[in-house]
Parts: sequence; structure tokens; C-alpha cells
Amino acid sequence: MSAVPQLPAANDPDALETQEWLDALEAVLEREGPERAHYLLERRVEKARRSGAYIPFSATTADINPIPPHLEERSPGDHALEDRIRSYCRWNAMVMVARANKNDDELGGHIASFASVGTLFGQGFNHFWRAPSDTHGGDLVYFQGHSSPGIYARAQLEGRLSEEQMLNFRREVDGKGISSYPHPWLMPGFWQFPTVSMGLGPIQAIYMARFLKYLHSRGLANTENRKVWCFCGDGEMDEPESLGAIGMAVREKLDNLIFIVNCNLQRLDGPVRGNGKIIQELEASFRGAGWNVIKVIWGTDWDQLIEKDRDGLLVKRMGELCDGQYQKLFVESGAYFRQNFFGTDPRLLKMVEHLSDEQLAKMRLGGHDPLKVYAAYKAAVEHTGSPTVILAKTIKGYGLGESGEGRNITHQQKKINDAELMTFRSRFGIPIEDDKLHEAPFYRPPDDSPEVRYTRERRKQLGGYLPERKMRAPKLEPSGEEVFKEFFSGAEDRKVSTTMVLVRIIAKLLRDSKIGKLIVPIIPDEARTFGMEALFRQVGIYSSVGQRYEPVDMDTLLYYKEAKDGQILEEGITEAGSISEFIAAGTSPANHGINVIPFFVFYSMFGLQRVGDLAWAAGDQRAKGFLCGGTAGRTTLAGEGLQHQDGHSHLLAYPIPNLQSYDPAFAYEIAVIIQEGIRRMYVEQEDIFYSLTVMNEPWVQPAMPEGARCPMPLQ
Ligand SMILES: Cc1ncc(C[n+]2csc(CCOP(=O)(O)OP(=O)(O)O)c2C)c(N)n1
Repeated sequence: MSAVPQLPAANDPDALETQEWLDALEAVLEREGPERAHYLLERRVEKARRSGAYIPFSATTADINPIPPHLEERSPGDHALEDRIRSYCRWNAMVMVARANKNDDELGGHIASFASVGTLFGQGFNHFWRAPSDTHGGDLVYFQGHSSPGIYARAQLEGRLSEEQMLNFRREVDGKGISSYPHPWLMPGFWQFPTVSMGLGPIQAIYMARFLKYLHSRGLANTENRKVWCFCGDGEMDEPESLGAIGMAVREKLDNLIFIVNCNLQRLDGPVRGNGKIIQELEASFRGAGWNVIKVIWGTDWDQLIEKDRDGLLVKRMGELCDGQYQKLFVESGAYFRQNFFGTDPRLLKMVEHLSDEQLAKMRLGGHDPLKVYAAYKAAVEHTGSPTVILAKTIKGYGLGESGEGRNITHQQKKINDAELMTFRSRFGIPIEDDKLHEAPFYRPPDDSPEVRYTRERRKQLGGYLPERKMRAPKLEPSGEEVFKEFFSGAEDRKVSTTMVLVRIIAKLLRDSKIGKLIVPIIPDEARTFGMEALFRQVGIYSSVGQRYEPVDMDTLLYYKEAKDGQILEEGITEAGSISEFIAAGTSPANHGINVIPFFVFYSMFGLQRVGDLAWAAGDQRAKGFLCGGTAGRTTLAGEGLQHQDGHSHLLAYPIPNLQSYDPAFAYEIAVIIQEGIRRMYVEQEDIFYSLTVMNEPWVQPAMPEGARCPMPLQ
């Protein structure tokens, strides 16, 4: 749906003609449907362009939901029951943070973010997110990290977490508490994705979706019906990583990927775009990139008003307000809303004269309306051919009352006074008596209550509880000494660089009958620098569409071979993307039940120094595999300038506790490190990963000295 430019009537030189065109279009819409109308419009635009007319591209649509009410899929759920479940989750999430901070100001935690995203999570849990089961590999959900209290509240309702654990929020000593943020080490059986460093969730989700397609295309796992859902804050979208790979998602047709941006219009300090419109801005970015964009701006209460808005006055008014104005409207009274939103035009005022101020104040936004959210999710999961982003408008601190809802301080709010508890309790109908309120008790209905039974039944239907982290892959069989043997005896007659040695080991591993197919070489456009181009032909470069062209070097032995079952992930010049893919591959044993072994080979300087936070995330996520810094060292390639002078990557690796970092000099050392690494990570299933640097200078490779392999057993 393209936005109709808001031209003042005075700019329309022939209103009658305009009306005729609009009527004709309306008739097509009614009789032949929107596709036909769209086709006719596009043909007209194309013709006009070819005749030389300048027709500017409009990346945004009107400031309303693109799915009209009559095309919304209705949720089959028990709405009243789901309403109560959401309310209990809201209450318990708020209570867990407030209680943790009651006696200790230092504990922190967040209330307002989950308060805004509650309905978006609830519909996912009740109707969409599939857990791994015999018939389904499971969806992968990247939850916004600081909304974790809401996930805990849901888990408590389902009976997965005890009240004692809830009371120990942020005090995870002796396994009796729960961590502030999603963390696969602190809560190993629960969290899959540590998402708190903003921007890293979105880019990792994109590469995870691509990796699922890769696994499927190579026949390693059936991932056809699995989806990746990623929740992001609207403030978070300012991180370069959040938007940095959205083009790739379209190129790769990642229709297994759904982003949900919780547009509560606020970040930590204040509005995300006080003077602008973040939803429209994000729509332009995603639409421009080719994503399927679903805006969930207005709730059902607004449907009738929009329906009656035949001359577009209301939609025009919706479009002209900036986010700072909306933020204020949402926290003010109904009378204020009437006067300041509708009061600019008597015709607008007339539209709402049948509604009381109280009714006006309660008009819901799309992101808080379960029906709208359900319809958007349903449309997203059924969409094919491109990724989907849902831009849901919400209120930060929804339900927190006058002091917390939509205020600039709300992000940091951790304490709730008795009056606020009472307002919250009454607004969401939590069955707690007044005289108990000051204790801020949790509310969990009994196990046999309709609410608890419903949550459990819904999860059963969807394959089980979520999130859940489990080691699903079996232990790998030890691989033979054969691959590594030649490197132990040295090559004294010729000089070889350790970069060449590494490449040779990878090439040999790829040929290994047992584990060859599990090796995943990942390269950000430096294969030729490291002498890896022979692999192009040997195992091919993964491409979701194969190779649609005859490569220019087809007549050479090592031509650039792309294939649907290609094994190399040639990422182009994106270290952030490459390490995200490394993480997707490296977490395969747990997330996909398959032991793939990634080797991410990069220009050493552009490894840990460039993408250190993602390397940290890999450690947090218990990813396995090898990070290989090629052409490292302070003395080599000096002529190329200081940006290739890496002698310090190991210092950067040092703080990551489960990253084993090596700076080998000789071929036999590299062979031992890789053989031992595979054994520890995949045979013993230790949750560690490796980084090693390899050099550019060729030198004589000695044989391994007698006894050097002790005390480490190699098999
Ligand atoms: C890289 C990074 N910088 C800063 C933070 C601290 N931080 C945590 S939440 C937050 C605000 C988030 O705002 P938004 O993304 O809009 O999400 P909301 O809480 O409003 O849903 C900030 C700055 C962080 N977690 N990661």
C-alpha cells in the first residue's frame, strides 16, 4: 500500500478528474481485489516513468495498520482466559523486580519494558512458538534481554520456576535464583540467546535464519518449518548491527525470519525520535530493503473510526503528529486527548462525540491488542519469499499508573508504592485483597486452575516449554589421526607459512569421510589472501539459488563455484555477519542437534578487535568452533600499514573465559590444537571455543619434538 501524497486541495488542478480516477480504482478494488488494483497502478507508474516523468519513491505508507480489519485472522484462543494469564504475568513480573529492589537498591532489573511487550510475548507463547519435538525442530526466539521478568513470570505460571527462584531474581547463587538477563551459563537449561548487548540479537537472528536454510540446503537437517523470531526495542534499532544485515535477509529470501520491533517510542533517557516518527522511519528502512512490513499501530477500538474516515482526515491527523506528541497524549487524560488530538478540526471532534473521555483514554494501541497482534503474527508466519518485520506501537510501562506509564524515567523504575500497586491490581483484575497489597505478593492460581491448565495445554500443543536450552547432539566419534599425521613430522626441505598449514588442515578435514561434511568454513572475502581458493571448487560456496551465471573463470581449475549444497559460507566483507554465522553454526549442537564444526577464517586484525562484543556473545552462548586470525603478527606485511599489525588479538581474547587462545609458531602445534580442540569440544562436549593466529611468513616447519604431546591425550 503506497501512501497517497497529502496534497492540499489547492494543488489539485482538476479535482473532478482526480475523483474519476479514484472511483475507477475503487471499483477495481471492490470487484477484482487489491492485487489487480496494485497491478494497474504499477503499470501506470511504470509507463509514466518510461515517458520521463519524475515519480519519487515513497518508502512509507499511511500511519495505520496495513492489514484491514476484514482480512485479519481471528485468534482461536480463549480470549478471556488469555487476558487473565497476561495480567498475572504482568503482575508477577512487576512484583519480582519491585520485591528484589525493596530491601536492596542495587539489584536493578526492569519493569517498564516487559509491561510494554507483554501482549506481544503472550500471543507468541499461546499460539505460535514451537518447541523442539519429534515432529518439529523448534522455533528460535530472541527475547529482548531486559524484558526477562516477563519470561520468568510466564515460566512461573507454567510451573517451571518456583516462587523461591522468583524471589531470588538477580541472585542466582547455588542455582536457587534466576539471572537478570538471558544467560546460557547462569541458567543453562533455560536461556539460549544472551541478547542484552543491544544490536547483537538482531544481527545474530538474521544469520541464524540463514544458517537454518544452509543446514537444510546441504541436507544436514530438516529446518523447513522452523522460524526465527527476534524481539528488538525501537531504541535498539539505532545500533548499526540491528539494521546492518537486513539487506542480506532479503537477498537470501529469509521467510523463516520475523522481527518484532516493540515501538514504545522510548529508550532509556527519553523518546527514541521525539521530533520524528520511529515507526515510519523503520518502515522506510525495512520496506526499502524489501522486507514484508506489518505495522500494528492501532487497536480494534480504532477500527470503526478509521473505517468512517472516508475523506482521510483522521489518517492525515495520525500521520502529522510526531512521537514526542504521541508520548504525551498517551499519558494524559481522555479530555486532553480529545482536545489535543481531535480538537484541531471540528469534523474530527464530531467523529468521537459518541465516546466519553474515559472511553477515549482507554482506546488501545495495536501492540496491546491481542487480536491485532495475533493477526499480524499469523500473516507473518504465512508470508513467503521475504522476511517480515512487525512494527508494534506500545506504551512503555503500560499499566504502571501515573508515575510510570509513558514517562521518561520509566525505564529505570524499579520500585512501586502501595498506591501504584493498587492501581495496577485493579486495572488488571489481580485477585489480591487491599490489606495484602503492601506485601506485593506474587499471584499464581493453583495448578488445576483454568489459567495454569491453559498455559500448559497451549505449550503441549506447541511441542513443549520455551525457552529451553538442551544439548541435543550426540557426542562425536573421535576422528582419526590420519588427517593430522603429516604435520607432526615437519617439512624441513621447504618453507611453509602457518596460514598455509591451517588451510591445508581445513582442506584435509573437509575430505575426511567421518567429519568432512560437518566442517563449515566461514570467510569474509579473504579466501584468496589465505590461499583458500582451492576450496571453492573442492566443496563449493553456499548459495540459496545455486549459480545462475557462468563464472568468468569457468575455464580455470579453481573457478568460483556457487551451489545450493555448497559448504563454504562466503559472507562478503562483514566480520560482524561472519561471526554471527559462526555463532549460529557453533551453537548447532544445542540448537539444532547437529555437530557442525565452524572455522571462521579472517584477517587477524579484523577479528577480536573488530567484533569483540560478538566474540563475547559467542562465549556467553557456549558456541563451539575455531576463530582463525590469518596473516597475524607485527612483523609481517609491514608495508600494508599499521592496520594489519596484529600482535595483540590474544590480549583481547584473554577476558573471554571459555575461549582457548593460541599463538602457534609451527605446523605440528596447529595440528595438535585443532585435533585437541575437536576432541574437547565435540567428543568430550566441553563448552569452549578456540581462537588461533597464523602467520604469513613461510618458514621451515620442524618435526614435533619427542614427548611434546604429553600430557594431553589426543584421542
Ligand atoms: C550496547 C548496549 N548499550 C546500552 C545498553 C543499556 N540499555 C539497556 S536497555 C536500554 C534502552 C533500551 O531501549 P529500547 O531498545 O527502546 O527498548 P525498550 O526498553 O524501550 O523496550 C539501554 C540503553 C545495552 N544493554 N547495550
